Amino acid sequence: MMYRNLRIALPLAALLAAALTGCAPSVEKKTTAAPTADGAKKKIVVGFAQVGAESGWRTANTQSIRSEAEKRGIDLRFADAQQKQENQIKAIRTFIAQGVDVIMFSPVVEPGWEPVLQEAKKAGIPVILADRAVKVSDESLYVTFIGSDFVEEGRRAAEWMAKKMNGKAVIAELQGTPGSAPAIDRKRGFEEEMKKYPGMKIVISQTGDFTRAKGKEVMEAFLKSPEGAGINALYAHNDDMALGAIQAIEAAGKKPGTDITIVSVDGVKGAFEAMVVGKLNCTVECNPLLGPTLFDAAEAVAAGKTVPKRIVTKEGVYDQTQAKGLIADRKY
Ligand code: GYE
Repeated sequence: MMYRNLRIALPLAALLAAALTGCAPSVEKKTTAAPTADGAKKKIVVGFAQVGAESGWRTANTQSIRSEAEKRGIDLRFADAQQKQENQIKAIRTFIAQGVDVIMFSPVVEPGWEPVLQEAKKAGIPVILADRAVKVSDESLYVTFIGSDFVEEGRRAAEWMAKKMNGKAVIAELQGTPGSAPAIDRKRGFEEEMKKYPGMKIVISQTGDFTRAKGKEVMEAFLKSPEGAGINALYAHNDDMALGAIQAIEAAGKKPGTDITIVSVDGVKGAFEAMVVGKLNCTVECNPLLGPTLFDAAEAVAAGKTVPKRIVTKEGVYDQTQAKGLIADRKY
């Protein structure tokens, strides 16, 4: 198994193809995608346990996975776990029982996967982590982790805010799902970068579970809290929560994007729309279009090849000055 980091830019598929190597896989498989007697390639079966449909990002991610599977003629078994780990574990057990060729999943939280991943390993089914990481003591329980560097996203958000606000900000933070890799890492990266600026402080912080409805609800509570009057910046771990918070800020009679500088993560179209009208200040991109890269890896693994242990998506940072020019070309 190779352990190396690889930064990939779009088009992801082409670059990943170049990165895949032809060595033996670390996990034995139950079935292979070897050509059949008549020379036709065997249709691989992939089980995917998705987090849910909590955000615009997730919708685009699901769409990318479904359309890419269809394009390649992959038999995709798709399960929506409605943001519950127990549902994801159930789905993975079903995939194991069905003897799929590859299991992919986007773990809702980091801990708690060891037993089910051991079961997959025993069954000889390779596992690919899509978008979010797991916390396991044995890294051989998954073949590769394909997704963004969330710590870096947090750093970029803080860096942009520091520049915009000259290193002085009274910040409210809307965190993602507790225990999830993006919530943990985006907080860590932001706080790490913020240390360079003693004038920047997070005065209030709570989860909004990556949804618009919770983002709005929690921001309402923030504004009514004793810290509320002093808040002049908001860091939201995703765009959906920021968009919900914008509604709460307006309802409280303040101007989002002006009275409160808002930075969020994802770069979905709704964020660009909000930037164009001046209500959101900056979005740090997190690319959900992972379908091509994921299935390049799945096909390679099913064909007995080794893939890099970590594949990182390359992403940008966008603010109001760029929003108008870029919005028409946003793919999600
Ligand atoms: O940022 C958020 C979604 O795991 C990167 O999950 C993903 C995050 C994304 O709900 O919008």
